[in-house]
Amino acid sequence: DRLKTGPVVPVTPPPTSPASQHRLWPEIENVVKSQVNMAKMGIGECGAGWQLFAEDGEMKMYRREEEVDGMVCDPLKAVHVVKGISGHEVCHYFFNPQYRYDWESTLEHMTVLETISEDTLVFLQTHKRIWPASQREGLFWSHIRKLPNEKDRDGPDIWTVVNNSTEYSEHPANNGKCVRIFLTVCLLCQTTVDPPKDGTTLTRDNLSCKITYCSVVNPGGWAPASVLRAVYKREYPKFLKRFTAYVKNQTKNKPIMF
Ligand code: 16C
Repeated sequence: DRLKTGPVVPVTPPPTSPASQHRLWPEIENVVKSQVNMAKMGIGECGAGWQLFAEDGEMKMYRREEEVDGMVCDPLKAVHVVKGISGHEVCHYFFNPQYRYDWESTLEHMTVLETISEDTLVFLQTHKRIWPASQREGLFWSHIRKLPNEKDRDGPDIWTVVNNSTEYSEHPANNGKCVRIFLTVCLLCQTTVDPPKDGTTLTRDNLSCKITYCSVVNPGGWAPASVLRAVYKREYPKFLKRFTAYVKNQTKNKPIMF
């Protein structure tokens, strides 16, 4: 009788994403989960020691002064609320390499070393040199993900991009003119919709996006602490203002991407 039932159908379901077979996948899963949990915490909840160092309208930037082996590695946590854009749009422009030169003003050169999957890329980037330090480069995986909205199940999804340094034997650190930096970055975006009272169609005026940006950059080699702190105090606010203005400008005449 068994012979009449035809071929045996495999019972193992296929993997959710081809990326799950990649050597970096367990690390990506762990880092994304822990970074998202930390980014979701308010400034008061994630321990003492956060100092406000920049503020402009809705944008607030906090840092904690920390050194590792004498190198400034101050963690940064920024929150911003921007009207007229969605979290998916913010993450789309932050993740996709085709837009990077448009908004990343510290960038000198960028290459995609590997496409692990549609949502996971590996980047090698060189950044502009800061006098008197050596030029810096970063090699990191970048992953974009949609997260369920646990507080409002019918509300828009939450979106995140996590960037984290990694190593490639084909590109060893510190064997050229650049010093390799180590970075962990998490961008977390929550969209709020305030629908029009009169039942008319939703427009960008009904949208706002709460952005949380967390970053830790280890300069990877000597750089004067005073120069480094002065540079990031100037560059982080410049980045968040320039990048969000770019997303507003790119999306203003496009349908909303939820
Ligand atoms: O997250 C951001 N961008 C992503 C996509 O590019 C990605 C990259 C992060 C790299 C962040 C560090 C780059 C610093 C290199 C040197 C800075 C040059 C400044 C030149 C000024 C003429 O996640 C947005 C990143 C926004 C970057 C703000 C700058 C932070 C400086 C931190 C200090 C770095 C140590 C440099 C040691 C000399």
